[in-house]
Amino acid sequence: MTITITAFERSPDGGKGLARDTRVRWALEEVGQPYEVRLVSFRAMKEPAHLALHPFGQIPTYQEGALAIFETGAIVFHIAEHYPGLLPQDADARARAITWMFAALNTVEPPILELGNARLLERDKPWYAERLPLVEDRVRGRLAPLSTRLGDADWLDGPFSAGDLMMVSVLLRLRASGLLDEYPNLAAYVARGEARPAYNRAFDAQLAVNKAPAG
Ligand code: GTB
Repeated sequence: MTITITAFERSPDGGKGLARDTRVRWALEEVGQPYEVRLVSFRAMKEPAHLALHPFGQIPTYQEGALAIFETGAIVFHIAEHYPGLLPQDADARARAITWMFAALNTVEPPILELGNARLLERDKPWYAERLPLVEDRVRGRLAPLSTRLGDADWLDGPFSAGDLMMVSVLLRLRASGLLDEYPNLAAYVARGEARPAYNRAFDAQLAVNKAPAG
């Protein structure tokens, strides 16, 4: 059955791979599943046809036969459950890998999103310079224990898993801030993720969309 995902017709990041379709592309590349991409404009995302797939009018979505789902976490989890390569067979190891997916999305990503919003939307506010260090410290509050837990391991719990895919994807959004470099083992962890052939195929595919001539 054909897998179809949605992605930005033009990502605001110009192809840096930060839009969330990259996570889904990466998961599909890791498990070796071919997929098609339907590109949507910001206007089309808010129209009934897309809202039927994604109630919040966002990307990515995922369709496979009669199945239509949204939310990157749910999509990557679905891929990892249905195709081998992203979750261990052992039940306990599998539960721990899933835990890291949730930790990435629920515990690590929120302060990173807050930092992104502050840098993007609050720069002209009189209180920006005072608030920014507080927001950065909230990010450090997540990075420091993550760095301790990772230690000198390659991945968070044994072999690379969907948990690592999600955590690396979340941490990638920090690159512009420089905060990642304060934790050399986390910077190396992200670099290991980016070096994976599947990540490179996913990155190149989204880049090709964003570098294509408009029209
Ligand atoms: N919780 C949802 C999920 O994980 O799937 C969040 C989905 C989401 O935020 N989608 C964004 C979207 O569709 C694109 S990825 N936004 C349009 C809208 O809400 O109208 C977020 C994103 C966008 C742009 C960049 N960037 O340019 O750097 C990075 C990340």
